[in-house]
Amino acid sequence: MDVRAAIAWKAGKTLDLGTVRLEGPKAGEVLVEIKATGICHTDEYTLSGADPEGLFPAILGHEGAGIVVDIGPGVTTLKKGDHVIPLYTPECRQCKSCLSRKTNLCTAIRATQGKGVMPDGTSRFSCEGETIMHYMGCSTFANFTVLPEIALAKVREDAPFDKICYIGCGVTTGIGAVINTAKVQPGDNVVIFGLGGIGLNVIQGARIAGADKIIGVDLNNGRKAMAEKFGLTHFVNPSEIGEDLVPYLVNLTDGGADFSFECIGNVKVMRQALECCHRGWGTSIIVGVAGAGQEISTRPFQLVTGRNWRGTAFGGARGRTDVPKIVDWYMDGKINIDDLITHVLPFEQINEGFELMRKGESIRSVVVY
Ligand code: NAD
Ligand code: AHE
Ligand code: ZN
Repeated sequence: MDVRAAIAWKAGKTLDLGTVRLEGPKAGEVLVEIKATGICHTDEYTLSGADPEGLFPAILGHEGAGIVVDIGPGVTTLKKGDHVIPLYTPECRQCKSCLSRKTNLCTAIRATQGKGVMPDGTSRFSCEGETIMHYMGCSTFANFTVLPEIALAKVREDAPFDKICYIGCGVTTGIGAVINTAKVQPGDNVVIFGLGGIGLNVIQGARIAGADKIIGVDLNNGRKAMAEKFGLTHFVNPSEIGEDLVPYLVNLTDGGADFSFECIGNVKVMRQALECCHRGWGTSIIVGVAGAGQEISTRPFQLVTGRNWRGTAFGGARGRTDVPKIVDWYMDGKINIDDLITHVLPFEQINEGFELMRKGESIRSVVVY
């Protein structure tokens, strides 16, 4: 079939809106009509050329929601008409990682996903005979896409697509980093670096977990008001404090943070996030994704003296199990998504959505088809 898509032909170029061919679902696959998709900083990271796994031409986008319109042979858990959220971290429930119960990093299809193809090694997208690659196994910047059955969470049908698409990445990553990965406890002091689409959800998770001080660090003063609405107790702009950031934060947290979260993708900030943690037990969680060739560093003494460095992907969530529950939390009013979606754009304006993010004017832009 012909579908509308925003094609990333080359790194650093704006997306090209056009028509591409999409083949129907093969065995174990599902055709989904995407109704809405968020624009995450990771899409911009890959489009910029910084992603070592970035492939072009590709259809980016990994924060979507939509409806099943067809299923391939052997699909048993989904049917036409089901409402679904694509999962860039699938949940096969059979691989060593899924069975371990120690991680959400299902390995069933990770290798082909990273190569921009479906599990059988081929792409379903093409344009005038040229193969177009899938992205993060999702490619939500097309109004129809094909995904493996294990990479779709079935969700309730009364939940609005233009809100719950954000649960496909940002909401789950931020809240999950606090609840699943860090396991923040009531009374803990936390520091969040980067108060964008992910960091604000970390704040929301920290408030739910009962954190005491919730300190946010961002260069953009425009983030303060929204962050306070979500539970921030102290806003810190590193360019305005007039002293080094790490001792400032250690002092503010009476010896260091119990947990810190880096939600930027800046390796220098990752070091600050580790070093502002409390001696003996403080743990820093890396959420941000850093560009090709970049590395983290610190003095080993930081770890010898009890600080811990960890990371999280998709907030440690097991998508098919956890995403429907997070949709329920939203529908029950337990979490706030609406205020974080600062812009809703028609598909034709998807490039404006990227521009708003680059300029720091949006938290989340959602594109509707
Ligand atoms: P965003 O653009 O919405 O927010 C980034 C924020 O960081 C902005 O508010 C910006 O002002 C701030 N910032 C930038 N440089 C800074 C600095 N030096 N000091 C302080 N603040 C600074 O981005 P996002 O969508 O929230 O994504 C954040 C990061 O998380 C990205 O690296 C993204 O790729 C990554 N991410 C990771 C996962 C995961 O599963 N690990 C999931 C989603 C996103
Ligand atoms: N391709 C990059 C890695 C990108 C990355 O770390 N992605 C996160 C999700 S970001 C969502 O916005 C993730 O889930 N990582 C685990 C995985 O298996 O990719 C690179 O450096 O190669
Ligand atoms: Zn994302």
